[in-house]
Amino acid sequence: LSPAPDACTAAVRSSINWGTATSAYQVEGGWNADGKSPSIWDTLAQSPGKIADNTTGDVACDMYNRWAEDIALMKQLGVKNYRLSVAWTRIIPAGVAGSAVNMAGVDWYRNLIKALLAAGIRPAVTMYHWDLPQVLQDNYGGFLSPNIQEDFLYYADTLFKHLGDIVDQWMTFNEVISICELGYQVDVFAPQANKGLGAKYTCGHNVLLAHAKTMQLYRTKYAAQKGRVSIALDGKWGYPKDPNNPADVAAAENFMVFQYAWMADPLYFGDYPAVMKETQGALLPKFTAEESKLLRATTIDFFSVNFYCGYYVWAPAPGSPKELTYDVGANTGGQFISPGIPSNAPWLFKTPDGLRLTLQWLAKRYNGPEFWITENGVSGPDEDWKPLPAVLDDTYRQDYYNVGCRCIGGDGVSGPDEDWKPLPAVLDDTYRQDYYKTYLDNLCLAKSVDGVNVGNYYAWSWMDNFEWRDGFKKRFGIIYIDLKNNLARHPKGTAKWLSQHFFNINPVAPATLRAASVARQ
Ligand code: GBH
Repeated sequence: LSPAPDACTAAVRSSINWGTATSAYQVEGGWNADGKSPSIWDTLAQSPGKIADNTTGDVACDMYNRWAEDIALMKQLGVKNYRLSVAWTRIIPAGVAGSAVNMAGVDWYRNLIKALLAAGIRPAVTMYHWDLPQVLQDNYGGFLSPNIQEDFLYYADTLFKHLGDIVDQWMTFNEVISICELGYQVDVFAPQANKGLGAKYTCGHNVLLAHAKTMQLYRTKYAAQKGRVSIALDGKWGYPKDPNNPADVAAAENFMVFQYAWMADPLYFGDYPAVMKETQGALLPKFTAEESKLLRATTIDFFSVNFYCGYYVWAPAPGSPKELTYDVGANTGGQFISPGIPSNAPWLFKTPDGLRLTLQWLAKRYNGPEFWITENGVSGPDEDWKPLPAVLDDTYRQDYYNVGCRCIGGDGVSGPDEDWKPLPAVLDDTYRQDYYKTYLDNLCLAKSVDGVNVGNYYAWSWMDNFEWRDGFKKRFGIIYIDLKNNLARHPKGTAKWLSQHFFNINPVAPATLRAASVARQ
């Protein structure tokens, strides 16, 4: 095994809680088990032609049935922190506030979480990782209606009530850009609403208010649980295309504001960024004085960041088509162009310093809160097997030549999905190890040199899983799932490397969380 990154000295490593992450729809399966209702992702994935390999999350990794095996493997690798999400559709099948709580669903999560604690693993739970009850989409358009606030609050209340004694780290929502831009502005993710930029902002507004009401509920009714609550935000780092051109530097700044500050300015300061209000006009909803006050009074307990990569950003030429701007003033070329080398996912490049630069940017704007990296990872090459005709359809390479070089210093590209290797070779995922090594080096530099307060870090993902529109064609796991052999689990080299240098550094989580919260006082 290669050594730990240089900046990740023993002292730095032991100051961070290391873990790994999944989400409910991507791993659980059991899509209609024990009273669960369908979510918008069940609907999308079950519609023919919507998912790249025509798979669904109906079974996924079958964690619904194989959770004990998964926890045993986590324990074996020394994992002490695990981020998971709860499926709303298991807990409140009818979705709406006041409707019945499905105790079979509650019990499934209680058993899982108790088994995690018994194995010395501390959970961090996301309430919403994209699997909206279909009935709420049908009833009122999901996140485009303010009704979602009350229904989400009832769901959150139910989780605090039934799981709050054994969970003390919560995230309300995962990735508001993914939920609102990809799900409601355009038609990439469920529910594929495709209703334009105003829909993204309306959705984000409802997410922020549902989140703030949840924070308020936790700090009043559930204050005795003494846990911490946040919301997971995502964004790409913007590299100015020409760092010596002030217009490109300003565009890159706008790029960050329109991603992170869209959500985090309201969370910290009670209102949207000035540049967004000025440029987006009536498309951007307004907070009432009461709402603004609520937001300021319920500041998140830690800043949760999902980070994968960065792109080049530059000032758009005057009169550029709107789709070539990131909402306003920041051109990313309408495609992903990056200084980093490509992965096998067209949106993901290896830009390790983007993590450090993102943390510096956020720490400055929000005055140095505690940061958690709640996702970071990569889908490696050489792990997918496709039958020959599909392999010959190398659209990835065609696209590469079409747009020109996507990375500095290269003039060709090795495509994804082309190599088939026997299992032992697949598990030797040096590409992924190298990704983690360079990103973690930057994380440790952010902590030790820049003084950024990094609390927790979760590698995405614990195991290969249902990668949304890509189905099982993209593998982000540190555990390999053998799709051709009964979903057998096999640790990749990265899992062993993280185990040795990171997971095993941390102390075992207390078997009851009461002990943890008392220790914090
Ligand atoms: C995370 O999102 C998710 O939280 C996680 O569930 C997922 O498994 C992980 O990424 C890996 O993808 O289809 O080309 O228009 C990261 C943000 C937003 C990145 C959607 C990929 C698709 C771009 N993701 N984006 S594209």
